[in-house]
Amino acid sequence: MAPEVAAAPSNAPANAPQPLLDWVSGVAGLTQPDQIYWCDGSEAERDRLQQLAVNAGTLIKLNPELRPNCFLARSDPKDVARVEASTYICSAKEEDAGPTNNWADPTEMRGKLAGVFAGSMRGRTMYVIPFSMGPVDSPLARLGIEITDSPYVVLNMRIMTRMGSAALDRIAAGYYWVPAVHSVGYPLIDAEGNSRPDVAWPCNDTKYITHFPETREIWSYGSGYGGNALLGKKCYALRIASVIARDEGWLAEHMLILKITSPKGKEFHLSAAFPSACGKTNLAMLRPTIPGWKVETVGDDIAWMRPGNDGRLYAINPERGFFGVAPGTGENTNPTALHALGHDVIFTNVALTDNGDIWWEGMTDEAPAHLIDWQGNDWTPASGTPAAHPNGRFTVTADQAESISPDWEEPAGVPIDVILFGGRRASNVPLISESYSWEHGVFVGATVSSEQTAAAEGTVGELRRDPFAMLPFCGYNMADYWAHWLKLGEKLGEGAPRIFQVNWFRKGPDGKFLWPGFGDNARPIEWALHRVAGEVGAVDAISGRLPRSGDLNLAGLEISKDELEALFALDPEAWTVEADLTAEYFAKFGDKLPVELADQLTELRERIDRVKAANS
Ligand code: O2Y
Ligand code: MN
Repeated sequence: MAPEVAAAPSNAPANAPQPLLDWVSGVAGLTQPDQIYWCDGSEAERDRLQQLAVNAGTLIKLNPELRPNCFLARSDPKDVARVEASTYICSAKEEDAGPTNNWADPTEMRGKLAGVFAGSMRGRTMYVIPFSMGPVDSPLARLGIEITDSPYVVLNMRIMTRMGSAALDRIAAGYYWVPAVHSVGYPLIDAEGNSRPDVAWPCNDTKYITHFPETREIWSYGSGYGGNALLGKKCYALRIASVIARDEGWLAEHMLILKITSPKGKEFHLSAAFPSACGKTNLAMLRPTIPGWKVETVGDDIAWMRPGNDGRLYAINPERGFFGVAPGTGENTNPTALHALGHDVIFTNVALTDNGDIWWEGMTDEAPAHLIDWQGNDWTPASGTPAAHPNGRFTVTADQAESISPDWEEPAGVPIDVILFGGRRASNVPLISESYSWEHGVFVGATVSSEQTAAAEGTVGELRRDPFAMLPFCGYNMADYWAHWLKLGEKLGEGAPRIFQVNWFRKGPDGKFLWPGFGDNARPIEWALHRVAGEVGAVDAISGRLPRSGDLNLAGLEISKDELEALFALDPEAWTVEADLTAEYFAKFGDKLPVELADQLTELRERIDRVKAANS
């Protein structure tokens, strides 16, 4: 007979509804924590948890004179990033997860989870985190409860979401919420009652990041890091929300959101999807090099977009903070992000300086003479290893960025005029190109790809498809997701945003980037906005509509005529190969491929053939 486990003491708020209380006790019965703590989101609670994490060795307090209320966490070296291989979509039918997701049978997975979660919180406190994705009063916001045994997760969730009593009040008022359970998988007491000491970063070699789309549940085991553990972010706001959005007629997207004001004071909003390592955070905090334009940040990673009553598409940023990559963030690349990090930041896996500050590669041109690296070892520039982990992070509230838009928390969202799709392509894809139609835009989004840059990612130079930058984040069959986009476009009709493709990474024959990037990315965006305003024409081409000669603002930029030509060159032979690869890729989706996308491929081939005929 199993030993009887006494109910863990709990500070459950008086207004917590019975179904929520029942669910929490069920999870506690399974995981057997010492106590249950319901988070209220207050500063006093944050201060207590910070101190607790410092005492446990999970957080190191940084020099308060240099970085007030800032902390450094060093993770286990085996727990440094999202783990795609251990991320599962557990839909009832395998075909509903589709060929781009890891599918697991939900009954089998529930069995495995019951095994690993049993007693996983013994000796620990179980935290109950009510949270809202989106401003609490927004009709586009959605609620959740994350249960976790990690104070580090609580502190990060407090920055990344609207966490605490206000969210619980909505749940108490009867609003729908998503249950999300997280355990680091490092109980301090075993089934026989033997204790072991805690470690600074508890985790488990076995990891499961699981999503149940039909019941809209998240269960995450074994990792304390980022997207694996802060369940409001990728697990909820993308994988589960994409399913909810499909069912309710909206979009949950891996997109940044910008507000852009022209020199004449006209306001535009843009959302943009980029695969990782394409400078998304830098674009979210763009400082335009062209005079008179103002760019403000609404969101840096995720957009929830819904058709409004006026037929336009309205977007909110469901997050409250940035979980940004630290290495590479410097005065030259992203001064706005750097300046946002002066206080109230949690840094993870970056280096510690001798005076209690932080450092990472790219923060300054010259590295300090001595550091403690992300693994806690002495480091000098001669060490030959990175001082910060390449996926080292900062967690900071969005309103600490000087670029934050005054309407970033607008409950109704902001109306989107332009959608950008970007990838990292050394060849073929021009600097900017406008889609011929919504269907063409969906085709462009569906075929986004980046060339592999590291052997670890596959064969260098090979294309890695990342449709809509949602490859790791779409909670259902990707082909059904494309069909959903097509349907939404039909609904939006004339009110739909215009879709553009950009590529900052094209290289010349010498292997060097042709485009300077960063603040100069405002130039092609300016052209897109002139297109939306009906102020400039365009040239029809293979990939879409291109700027006419002279329409792209190059004032003050040193770029030769040859370089400019190379940025927009479209070789019909190379595009035939591109179309053949797309056909191969689409074949993976079988009958589910929307006919509109097959038609778009035919139209692409026709455009290629027309150019070939004209050249012959
Ligand atoms: O490695 C992680 O856990 C973080 S991944 C991440 C974090 C912030 C924004 N985007 C991403 C991503 O992988 O797209
Ligand atoms: Mn992301």
